[in-house]
Amino acid sequence: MSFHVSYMNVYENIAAGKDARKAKFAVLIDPEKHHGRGFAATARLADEAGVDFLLIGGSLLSSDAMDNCLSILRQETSLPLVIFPGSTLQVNGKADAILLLSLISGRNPDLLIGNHVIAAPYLRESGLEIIPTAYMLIESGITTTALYMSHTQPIPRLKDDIAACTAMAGEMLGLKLIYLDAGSGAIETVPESMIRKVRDTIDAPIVAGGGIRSPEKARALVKAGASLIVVGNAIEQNNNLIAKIAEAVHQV
Ligand code: 1GP
Repeated sequence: MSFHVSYMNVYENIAAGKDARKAKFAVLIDPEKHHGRGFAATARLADEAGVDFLLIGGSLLSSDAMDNCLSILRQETSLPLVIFPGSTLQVNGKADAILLLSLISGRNPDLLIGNHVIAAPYLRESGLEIIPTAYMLIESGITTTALYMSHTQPIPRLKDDIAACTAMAGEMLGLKLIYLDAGSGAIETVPESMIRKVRDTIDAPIVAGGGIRSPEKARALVKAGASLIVVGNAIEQNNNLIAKIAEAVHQV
């Protein structure tokens, strides 16, 4: 059984990691993309590899699929379960925490505040730890599902200054995590220079995800300033990467 923190909540754990310069690694599970109970095997491997959290979510995930997945994961692992919601339907009290995403790279009012208003009473009732998160989609070489579904434009990948000012505004609004996401299955990850620029501009911990396929890339993004690395697709295709990326992230 791997070590994970039981006395700190998820956000405090990430923030403490940032202060100690020890980055965290989260495996993203989209239950719709696994055959049968394939995600249960992924969760067991994540546990063994010392992964810090599981993120659960997807752009097209139903509330039943989320509920079923969380029930199974509860039996398979003691890792903290964090919802990475693709819609308000994915709020579920069986998890430990939820990233309350505000898509501040875009100008879609539903994803900035509208859905939050609808979800607020359910979130309060759920008992979940709520982590207000500045969510920023970064241009990545393809139209990712997140981009298409959100009806927004990504931040151009060569515009580090736009990313820095957007992150600054998010932090000033009180958002606690800055999630730079190239989108699931991205051809190119968030540029290292952009992560460095954001790191030099704000204090909030930075999450980096989208298109990370190797331990080397994960390590480079941590060195650039990411405090939490998220990998989904590459692990769905090759479970052996879990231990390798966990080692790379934790050794930086
Ligand atoms: C997407 O950051 C996540 O929102 C993970 O992306 O599936 O490409 O690893 P991948």
